[in-house]
Amino acid sequence: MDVLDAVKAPDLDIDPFSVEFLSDPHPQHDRLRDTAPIVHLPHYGVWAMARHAQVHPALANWQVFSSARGVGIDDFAKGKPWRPSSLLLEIDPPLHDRTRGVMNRVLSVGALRKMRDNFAAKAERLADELVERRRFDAIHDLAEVYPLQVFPDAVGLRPDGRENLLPYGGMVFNSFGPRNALFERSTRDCAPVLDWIFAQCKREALAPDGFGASIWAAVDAGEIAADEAEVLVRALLTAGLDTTVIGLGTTIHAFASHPGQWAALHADPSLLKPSFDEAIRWESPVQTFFRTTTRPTEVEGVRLDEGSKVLLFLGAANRDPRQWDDPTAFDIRRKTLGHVAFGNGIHVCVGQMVARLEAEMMIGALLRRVKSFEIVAPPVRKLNNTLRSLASLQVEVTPL
Ligand code: QZP
Repeated sequence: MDVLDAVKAPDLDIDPFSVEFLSDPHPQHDRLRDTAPIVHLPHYGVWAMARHAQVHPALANWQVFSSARGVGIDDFAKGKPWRPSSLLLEIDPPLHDRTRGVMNRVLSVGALRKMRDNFAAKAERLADELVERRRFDAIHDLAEVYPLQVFPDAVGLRPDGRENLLPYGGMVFNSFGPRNALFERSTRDCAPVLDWIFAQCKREALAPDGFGASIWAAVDAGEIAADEAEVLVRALLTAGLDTTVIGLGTTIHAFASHPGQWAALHADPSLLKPSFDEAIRWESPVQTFFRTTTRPTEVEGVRLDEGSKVLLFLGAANRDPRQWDDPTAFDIRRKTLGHVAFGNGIHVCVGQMVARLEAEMMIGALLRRVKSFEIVAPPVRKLNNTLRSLASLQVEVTPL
C-alpha cells in the first residue's frame, strides 16, 4: 500500500493491566475487537489485536511478530529483562528450534506414558477425599492441589520447597505486564523464591528419572550446553504449574456454572478431552502475550514500524463472534479447532500433553463420582497481568 493511503490505528484509551480491566475483561474485549482489526493503546504506546483473524496468523508469523525481544511489555532491545530471558519462549529460530527439539522429546507422548498411572492414582484419591467432604473449594482444595501432587514429581523435584512454585509463576506472569501494583506486590520479596527455583534447575537437584533429568541428558548428547539445560528446567518450573492449576479451575468453573454441560458429559464421556479445549477457549488461562515487529509491516492497511510492541489478546480471539457461533456459551460439543489458548505456530505450548493428561485424569475422576456441582458462594477472582484465574470457588457436590 502507498504510504499516503495508510490508515492510522484508532486510539483506545484503555489500560488492559488495570484492576478494572482485569476484573471484568469481556466488555473491554468487545470494545477492542469492535473498534478495528488493530488498535493503538496510547497509555503504553503499544498496538493491540483482539480478533481471531489477526491473532491466529500473527502468532504463526514469528518472522515478523518476534518473541525474541520479550513476550511481555518490556522490549529486551531497550532494557534488561526482569529475569534472564528464556531460551524457549523469548527466542526465535534458529536457536529456538534446537531447544524446542529437546523439549518436544522431553514432553512427548512416549515420555508421558510412564507418568499416566501415577497421574491417575493421585486423581482418584483426591476425588475420593473431596467427594466424601461434599463441600470444598475447587481452587484451593483441588485445582491448586492436584498439579502440585503430580507435576513436581514428574519433573523430579525434591519434596521440600515446592510451595515456591506457584508464587514464582505468579511473578513471571505478572512481569509480562507493566510495573503496576500487581507486579510490585508479587515480586516484592522474591529473592528466596528465585534462589530456590534456580537451585532446583541444577543437575544434582533433580531425580534421575524425571523431565528435568531428560533435559540434562540432552547435555550429555551434545544437543545443549549445561547453562542452557538450567534455563530449560526453569521453563518447566515456570510454565507447568499456574497454567495447569488455572486450566483445571476454569474447567470445573465452566461445568459447575453450566449443569447441562456436566449432564451432557455424563451422557457422552467421549467428550471429556474435547471439553478441556472448550473450557480454555471459553475462559483462557493465558489472556495475552506481546510480540515485537522485526521490520516495518502492515496490518489491514495500518503501518507498523520496526520494533513495535503488539499485544495479542488470546482470550478475546477465543471469544470472537466473527470466528465462533455464540462464543460466550460453554458448549462441549463445539468444534474448537483453531482456538489459541495454547498459542499457535512454533511457540505453541510444548507442555500441552501434560496439561491435557492432568485434566483428563482429574475431571475424569470427578465424572465417575459427581452427579452435579452447586456453586455455594460467589467465586472470587485472583488478578494477574497475564493470567485469568479464580482464588476461590466454593462448591457442593451431589455424589452419583
Ligand atoms: C512460561 C520459559 C504460557 C507460557 C508462556 C508459559 C511459559 C512458557 C515458557 C517459559 C515460561 O521458557 O521460561
